[in-house]
Amino acid sequence: MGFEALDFYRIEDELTEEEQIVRNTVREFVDQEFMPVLVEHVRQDGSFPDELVPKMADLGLFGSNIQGYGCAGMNNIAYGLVMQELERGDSGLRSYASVQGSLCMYPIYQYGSDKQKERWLPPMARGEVIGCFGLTEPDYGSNPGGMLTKAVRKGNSWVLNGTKRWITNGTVAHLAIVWAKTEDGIQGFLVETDSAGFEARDMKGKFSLRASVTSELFLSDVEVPEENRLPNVIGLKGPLGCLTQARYGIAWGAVGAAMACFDEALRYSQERIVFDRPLGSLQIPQQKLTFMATEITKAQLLSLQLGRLKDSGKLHHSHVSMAKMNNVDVALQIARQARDMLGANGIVDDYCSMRHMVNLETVRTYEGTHDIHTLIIGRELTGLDAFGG
Ligand code: TGC
Ligand code: FAD
Repeated sequence: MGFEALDFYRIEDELTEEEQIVRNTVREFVDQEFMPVLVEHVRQDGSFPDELVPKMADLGLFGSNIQGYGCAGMNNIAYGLVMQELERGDSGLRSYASVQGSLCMYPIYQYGSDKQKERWLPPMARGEVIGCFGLTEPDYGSNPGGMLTKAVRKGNSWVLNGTKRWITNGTVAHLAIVWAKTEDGIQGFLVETDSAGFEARDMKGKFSLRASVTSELFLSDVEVPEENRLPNVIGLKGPLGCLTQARYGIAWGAVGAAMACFDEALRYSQERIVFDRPLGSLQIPQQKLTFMATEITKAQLLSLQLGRLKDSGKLHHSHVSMAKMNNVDVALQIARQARDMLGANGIVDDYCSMRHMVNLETVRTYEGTHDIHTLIIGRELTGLDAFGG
């Protein structure tokens, strides 16, 4: 029997038929095409099943909520459901789609020239051009405003120097969105990865997010034409605006990971016999399942309302911070409890909970750590900035 989604509060009734169809289609893709190949990629060191990229593109999974340019143009609830289903499979799968859509296509769509949009968005939607997003540096993660990467104007082009670290898909990307300091402030550049002076190297040895490529980017006197500068934004709000989009997807995605763990733990509790009775008939396992179901239900409601705010244009980035922070935090707790309920079986990759658990450690860190989102919300509530101390 396949995955059964928890829907304790009948949230299904809140979804349109179209939203349900989108969700079911992605659910089927994940079950039938992604899950059978996932474990081998997790066992290998940091690889993604690239052969699935054309299918993902056919399903409209790249830039799903962008209008035009060959994108699916979904509303944000449908887009959130896509992210939920992808991350139910694996955080690496959701990451692939998040980075391509929210971190690479979105900045071109939002800050790019018409020519840049025409040139890059259609092949990115088709999965023929893969992007990566270079913001984080070895010494500047939570505080990207301190970045050292520089872009200096030289006639009708720019010369970029610097290092970016922890960059998803850096070695497989054709196009890197690189954020660099200029005389006028931080700006975004579309760096073609075959440019002279650009090098990407895989980062090895990850315990977490193994079905995803993570890379380091080295830019040494990389010359980028002026026409590859994103013309419509200057300042940190450029990359932060992209992060809002990606964090939105993570808020939904984390619910998917939690639902997968709950489903696994519930089934196991019904099948596993301990002390001559099903595990699920005992009080402590029931308490764990109740905690999981309650937190998933709360996270589902948070995501749904977040999507409504986004679709109605009332979204503030601190709303996204609350959902990213909460949903990832509870998903991680749920994954740990599910792993615990599986006993020794929980530590092998026949089961998904421990894989989700270690993935969620990354998800808690990237796209703004749990602490950073806590402080973003704290600043919104108090009007006082606690980042400096
Ligand atoms: P701050 O003064 O707060 O903001 C500067 C300007 O930006 C605006 N702004 C935002 N705009 C849109 N969305 C947001 N989330 C925004 N946050 C701030 C803000 O209004 C301001 O605008 P303006 O017009 O006044 O200039 O800047 P700060 O230097 O105090 O920074 C605040 C802080 C710490 C919250 C920010 O630096 C931050 O969010 N740090 C975390 C960095 C981070 O999340 N990095 C993620 C890298 S990418 C990644 O991890 C990809 S993982 C792959 C995957 O997703 O799968
Ligand atoms: P640090 O900023 O050094 O934080 C260390 C600790 O200090 C954390 O606990 C943090 O919460 C805490 N801390 C920091 N500042 C404060 C403060 N002011 N107050 C209280 N506590 C604080 N980046 C990209 O640009 N593109 C990508 O595609 C990308 N993909 C990634 C993929 C993976 C697998 C991983 C692990 C990371 C990825 N990142 C990417 C980087 C990610 O966004 C950063 O790791 C993250 O922003 C945190 O930065 P850091 O690792 O430097 O931690």
